[in-house]
Amino acid sequence: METITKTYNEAVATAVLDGLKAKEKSLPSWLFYDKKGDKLFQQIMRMPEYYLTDTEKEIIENNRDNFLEDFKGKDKKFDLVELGAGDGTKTEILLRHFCVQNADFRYIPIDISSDVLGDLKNRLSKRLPDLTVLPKPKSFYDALDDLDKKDSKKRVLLFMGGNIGNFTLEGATDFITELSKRLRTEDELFVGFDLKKDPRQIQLAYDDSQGITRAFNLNLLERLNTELDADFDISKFDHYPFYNPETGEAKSYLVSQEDQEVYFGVLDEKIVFDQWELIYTEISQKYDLDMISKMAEKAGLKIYRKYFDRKKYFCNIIFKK
Ligand code: AVI
Repeated sequence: METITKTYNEAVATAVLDGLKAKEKSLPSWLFYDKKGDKLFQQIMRMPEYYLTDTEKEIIENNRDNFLEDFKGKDKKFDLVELGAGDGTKTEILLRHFCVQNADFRYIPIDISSDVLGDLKNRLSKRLPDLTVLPKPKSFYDALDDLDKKDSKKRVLLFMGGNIGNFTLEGATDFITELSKRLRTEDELFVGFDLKKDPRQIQLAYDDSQGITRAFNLNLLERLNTELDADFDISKFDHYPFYNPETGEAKSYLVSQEDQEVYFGVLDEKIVFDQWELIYTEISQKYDLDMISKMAEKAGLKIYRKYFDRKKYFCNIIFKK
């Protein structure tokens, strides 16, 4: 009899088995972003509870001129290097303004996905035809190491959207340190940090009334059903976000509603879940200025400028060597 072997992504399988076989179960948050997950995340960014989008947008809209002055090199030129193409809405506000002001700059978006970069380039070529866009479909570090060493033009690295929060504090410090090693004297690093605030406000951002974040988290299991032929019964897991106002850690979990077993067809592996057992799926670290200063110091960087929204919910910081 002919056997049909389903092809699957090794990296996904390894990450999933490592995470689910560990004593404290976890799944990596990069698994959120399949086609459905991308759509759900777009919806999250538009929800009223998810204040991060509007607060960073407010900062950018109110400070477009300041940013242009901050970013320009001594010769007035600069390269804007974005880490992660994201959905681009906030970056587009900056790009449009810089184009209108006739700034002498190029936009270099870095993303591991060439599809995402292709879409971005097409969109920008229609909306901002005069802008020079040089996409780099590579990992962040590889792309940065690949930038022309002889080009002395000032570089501004952008890491927006509060994405830094998806690292643990230690992971974020390591990441910023790696970026710092790649910055030259004139270069800058521009990062968006979501700040500590009323815990209820944060809890709501990750536990919205429409259940979009719940669907986003549970979609991880649907993805494993599709890609690894798993038999998760989604109705037997729930979304459980928890914010610790002291540490600033907003962590999301999936909680098993009963004792159960899940079989992964393509891997011929079985995973057992106890009732109320957790799967840790994401951290969204919130910061205060003290934490940011300490991180900068460890990474060998100085805080050059701080920009806040009116409510001081979010902060965009420019670091320099
Ligand atoms: C992408 N990142 C900044 C989002 C966050 O707030 O941590 C991802 C997200 N997860 C649930 N809601 C939004």
